[in-house]
Amino acid sequence: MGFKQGFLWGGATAANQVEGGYDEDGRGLANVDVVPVGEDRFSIITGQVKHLDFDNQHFYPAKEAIDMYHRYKEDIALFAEMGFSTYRLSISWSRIFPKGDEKEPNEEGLVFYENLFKECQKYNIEPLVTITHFDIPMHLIKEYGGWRNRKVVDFYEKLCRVLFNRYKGLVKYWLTFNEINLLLHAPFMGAGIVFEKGENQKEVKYIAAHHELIASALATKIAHEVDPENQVGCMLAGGKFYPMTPNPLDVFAAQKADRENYFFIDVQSQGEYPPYALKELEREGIEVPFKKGDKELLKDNTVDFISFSYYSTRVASANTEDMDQGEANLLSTVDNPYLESTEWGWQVDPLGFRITMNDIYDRYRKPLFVVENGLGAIDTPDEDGYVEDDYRIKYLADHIQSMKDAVELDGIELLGYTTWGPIDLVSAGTGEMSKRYGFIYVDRDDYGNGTLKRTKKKSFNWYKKVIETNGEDL
Ligand code: BGP
Repeated sequence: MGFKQGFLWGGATAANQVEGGYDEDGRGLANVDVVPVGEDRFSIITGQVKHLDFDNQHFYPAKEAIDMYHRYKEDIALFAEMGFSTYRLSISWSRIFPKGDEKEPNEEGLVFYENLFKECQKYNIEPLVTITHFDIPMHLIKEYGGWRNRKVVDFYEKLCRVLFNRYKGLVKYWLTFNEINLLLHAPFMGAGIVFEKGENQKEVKYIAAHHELIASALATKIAHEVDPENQVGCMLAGGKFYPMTPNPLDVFAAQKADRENYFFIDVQSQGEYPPYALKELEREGIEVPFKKGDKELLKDNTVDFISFSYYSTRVASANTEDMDQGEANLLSTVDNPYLESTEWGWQVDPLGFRITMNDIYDRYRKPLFVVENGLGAIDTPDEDGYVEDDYRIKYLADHIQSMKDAVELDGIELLGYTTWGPIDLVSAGTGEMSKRYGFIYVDRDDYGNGTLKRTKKKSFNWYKKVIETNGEDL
């Protein structure tokens, strides 16, 4: 019993949070390069920034990140030592097409990922590639307005064709958009959207959403055409909403919040807009920019599997004033008094993981893939850089147990599990290094100091043992 033979174990990262080398080998600038740490951060992420100063860039600290661009061999060797059978990473679009709308791709960018995939192959590590992880070339934002413009679908399609052809035989598992549902909460990160004064923001978001959904279906189609072995998944920022009380008004609020999250996956998995979304958009006078052929494209190209991230459940109240975003949280929630919280106020709920998995599986009946889960914490290394992260081990053991229950007791089909940030990386929410997730400590602080030396934490050997025993020994 337990996890099936061949279950994929590993970890997940995103290009801009690990690579660095932001201007090397022809890479262009991207949205992720201009999100500063500090006060303006949230307003930029949510697209509310009044004027983005394109010529006077504020650089995201991921400018150098953990320098994986130059150290990927060392890092992949460490992942292999833990026994990874998969490694989830993302492509930096502007390495491949520095501006996004060029005719020809940048060979040096392609070579970087090719070498990286070959390195994975050396250790029998199956890459799981996110095509865009909160990432779009800056030029496409400046000149086209990001995903609000249908032309961006063509540029994305071109990117996909290049990737699928070039990496045929090296990569089989693809994800089209990271946490696609966060577009509604973080439109600059999710879709390169900067709102103009007075525009209907919800309309802009749903137009961009339609374009990403079309792009995702096109990617699925092309991936299957180029290589029938390709498996394409969608990616949801998961986390079930609980009602704050049994009051039907709260229950309804929770259902509404869940639907808002599932909207994207409903389309990607079932191939059509769900009736509740069509009705709501119609009521609000928002027209979805369907073009001829879109409906068929969506219907004929649904995803092969559903991937999702899970950090926490959330709580919904009919009274929206009860709900709060807290620090660096994109989705509003009410504090759940039955749960403990991390230093960043993310509530810890291993059973909620099983509840969320059941919810997704009941809804779609497609294989699931957990592609992010982990604990962001402040680690204090000793003089040798060693961290005794028993708190992380506990968090992960509890969650893996819950995932096992979902497989063993509920019968969920699960392809694999990748923890978020197997090596310390830059946080997407805070833009800082001090929120750490890794099994591997990286000597780097929030101000860019440190040697970047890698040191195994206590959890390194623990996860190694988990993988060795296929999840039996937690
Ligand atoms: C997800 C993102 C990741 C990642 C993670 C942890 O939303 O897909 O990029 O960073 O959350 O969030 P944070 O970095 O804010 O702790």
